[in-house]
Amino acid sequence: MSVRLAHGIGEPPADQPVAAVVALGANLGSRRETLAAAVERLRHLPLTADVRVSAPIETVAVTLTGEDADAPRYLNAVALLHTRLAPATLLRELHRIEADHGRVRRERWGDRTLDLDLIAYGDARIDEPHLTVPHPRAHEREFVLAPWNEIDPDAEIPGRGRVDALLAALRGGTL
Ligand code: A4P
Ligand code: MG
Repeated sequence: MSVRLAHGIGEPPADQPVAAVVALGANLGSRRETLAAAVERLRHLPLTADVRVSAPIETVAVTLTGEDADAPRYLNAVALLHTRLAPATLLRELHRIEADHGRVRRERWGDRTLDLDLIAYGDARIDEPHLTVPHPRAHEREFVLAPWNEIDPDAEIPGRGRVDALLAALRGGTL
């Protein structure tokens, strides 16, 4: 039997708030304004509190063929939030925010007004058709690891290790 909750969300909420990590990226339009508006939306999500956000960083676009210095550059940031929303519900909310900012899905890793990825959800490991957590490429992306490390220097990616160590390895050194 499916349960419908008073706030209109399909999956039952978690009993306790879970620390979730959301990566934000934009390389089309008014990137700074878009990221700021998206953060406001995150702050207003139901069952969600304590939203902390990194400074935005400008990054070269990574495409299916590697870094593309000719593509519009991204602004990337990472938000840490404490939420009782179930992971699939949170992802649906992220997709809704993307859509409200004119996100069109044309090609994988293509240019976009706003991308919101669920990077981690506590220490959960999820492998479902529409949701993989931790995000399968987060551990190899400086544009995720650097802003995440800024707001949570003790962060770990379940199954991958500490964010600071992954970042150092990516930058060609060790801690
Ligand atoms: N999906 C599965 N797991 C997740 C998750 N943990 N979070 C599914 C978000 N979505 C998840 O996503 C495709 C499908 O992934 C969705 O239907 C969702 O159910 P999408 O947002 O439509 O497409 P996408 O973002 O192009 O695909 P993908 O594979 O998520 O791309 P990535 O790996 O996130 O890369 N370069 C720079 N500099 N900065 C960037 O932010 N981002 C990307 C996107 C490429 N290059 C970039 C950046
Ligand atoms: Mg995405």
